[in-house]
Amino acid sequence: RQAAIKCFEESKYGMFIHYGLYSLLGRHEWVQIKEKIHVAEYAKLMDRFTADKFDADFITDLALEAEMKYINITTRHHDSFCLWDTKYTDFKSTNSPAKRDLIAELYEQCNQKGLALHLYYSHGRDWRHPHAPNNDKWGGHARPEFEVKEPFYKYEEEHDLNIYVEFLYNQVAELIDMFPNIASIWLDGHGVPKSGDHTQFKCQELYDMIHQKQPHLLVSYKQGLLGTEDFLAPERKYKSNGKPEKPLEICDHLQRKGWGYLASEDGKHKSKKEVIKMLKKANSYPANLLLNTGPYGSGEMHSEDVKVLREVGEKIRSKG
Ligand code: FUL
Repeated sequence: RQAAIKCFEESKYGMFIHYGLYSLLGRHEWVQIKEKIHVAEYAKLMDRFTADKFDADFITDLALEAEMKYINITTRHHDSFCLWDTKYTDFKSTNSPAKRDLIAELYEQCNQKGLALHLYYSHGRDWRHPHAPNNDKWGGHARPEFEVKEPFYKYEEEHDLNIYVEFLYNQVAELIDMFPNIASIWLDGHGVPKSGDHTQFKCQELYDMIHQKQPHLLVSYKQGLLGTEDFLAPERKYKSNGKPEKPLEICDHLQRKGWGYLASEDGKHKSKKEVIKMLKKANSYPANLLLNTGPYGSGEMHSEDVKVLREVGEKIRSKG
């Protein structure tokens, strides 16, 4: 794993992609919570998910033109919609009109072109699974707050976190079996309490399983949860208090806010100058910069981001 860590540290700059059902609405990847959309209502978006302009060949070419060395994509964000052909739920892109496994497509292109692929997976937060962390124990943002109880969710005695933990364990194992040559499993979600008892989430068992399946595979849990992660990926925190204790990656976005496509941000995305500044700041920390772009609902890459990423790539090349 040491070689994989070194390779990760040397890669400096990667592309983050937030794409899912929320992209169709263009109102933030948290739209389900922000607008209190019930599970069944939200699921209707799946009938409109065609991903007709999601083009893994284009995306990987763009990453290369931008001088990025890797890509990280949301295999499953907090809304629980999966972009691969998982056998553990029907709520997936292969069941939508798209009928495509987008992760498989990106995996193939990344492998062909020598880009590393990292897989984002929402671990602590799930706004669909009946037994995922509920608000009573895990805080206000674990689930959307509804006036009328969400019929999809289990409450109180009926609620069994073990069922959810088993589900996510199976899904992560499945991702590794299907895509053995990925670079990391990148876990996210604050449903797991930072302080207190995480034993019920069996996180260390999950990390061990990942490492057992593929010894080269790195594990990250955002800002860190157990301290046994291979690298940390703090959100938009460029300041250091001395030498970082672990390999670092800072994630930030090309929109001024939000990770999934936000139509209200059109025309306001960050400029070439700003991106170069972010990259310099991160790299001198030292940390990688994982720079996010939110494709439109169709899967097409945002035109402002395409332009800026190419310009930055050109600038990097001109400096040698
Ligand atoms: C956070 C998420 O809640 C955001 O939606 C986004 O995915 C960001 C990278 O991580 O925890």
